[in-house]
Amino acid sequence: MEKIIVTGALGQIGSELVGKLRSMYGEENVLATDIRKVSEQAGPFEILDVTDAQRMHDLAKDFNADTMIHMAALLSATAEKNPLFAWNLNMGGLMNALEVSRELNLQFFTPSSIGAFGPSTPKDNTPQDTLQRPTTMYGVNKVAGELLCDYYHTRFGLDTRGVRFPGLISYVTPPGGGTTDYAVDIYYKAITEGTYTSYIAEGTYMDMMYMPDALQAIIDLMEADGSKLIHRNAFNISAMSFEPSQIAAEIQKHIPHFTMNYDVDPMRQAIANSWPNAIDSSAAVKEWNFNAKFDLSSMTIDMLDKLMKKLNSKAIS
Ligand code: AKB
Repeated sequence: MEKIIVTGALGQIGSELVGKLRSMYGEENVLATDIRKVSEQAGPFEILDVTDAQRMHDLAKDFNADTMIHMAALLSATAEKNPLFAWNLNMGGLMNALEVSRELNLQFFTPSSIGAFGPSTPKDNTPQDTLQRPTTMYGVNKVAGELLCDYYHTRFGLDTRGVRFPGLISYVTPPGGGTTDYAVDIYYKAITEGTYTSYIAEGTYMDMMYMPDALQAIIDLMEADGSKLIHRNAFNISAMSFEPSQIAAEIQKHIPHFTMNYDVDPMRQAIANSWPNAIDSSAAVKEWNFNAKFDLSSMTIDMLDKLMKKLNSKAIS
């Protein structure tokens, strides 16, 4: 990776990934793009609607990009509210990004998700290669995306790579429209209100990961020796699996007065029920040394510390 174009650069992952890439590869070598602009944007930035193939091509070409990191997409809960829009954005954007990468011979990364699994997938220790019959539009998009990335690799020799991200937790940019968002919201509410109402029911396990591990995973996979990659696209990766009362108990170790109750949202609960409890990341470990540093305990300490500073709150007891 020397000249990198990132789509969806202002999204949950993109806004942190761009900073990390710039610190490693040089500010002028990472072109951030998004459909909107924020006023304080630093470094190279261009407005890009990923459904506009010509503009995507022109931007990548003019930038002399050798790598495309395609992040622009709707998450699971938002996609379920507007499935047709999700199809057009998630699949249209991905097809354009793959085509531009084929035309310009760019190394390519796009994320899949634990949402690519469905109710008939084995729920525990979910294998890398297994049944994938998701019941959400997001999941349908992710499975189709995994297959398209494999196709562009075998058919055109494109260097496509990807991971199945679990829920990602970060203190920098809030997530927008995912099923796993509760695991971020809970930290904000614990600090600002001392209480949280979970829209996910007690006992619902989902895979999760702290953002620094997710960013490192993208870079490690992109820098890995391609000849050692058997799966290439959509490696299972997870750092932890927990259910709402476990994250609440972890927060209570630092904020003893914190309380949690439940008001389950049927739509997001149904999505969560269709996903695995805990996936098996061993193919990623074996093929490119995937390694997550944060578990629930160390993530909670770091999240609360960083959020306290960000929200200008008193130090935790
Ligand atoms: C979501 O909840 O939609 C995402 C994901 C797991 O892909 N965080």
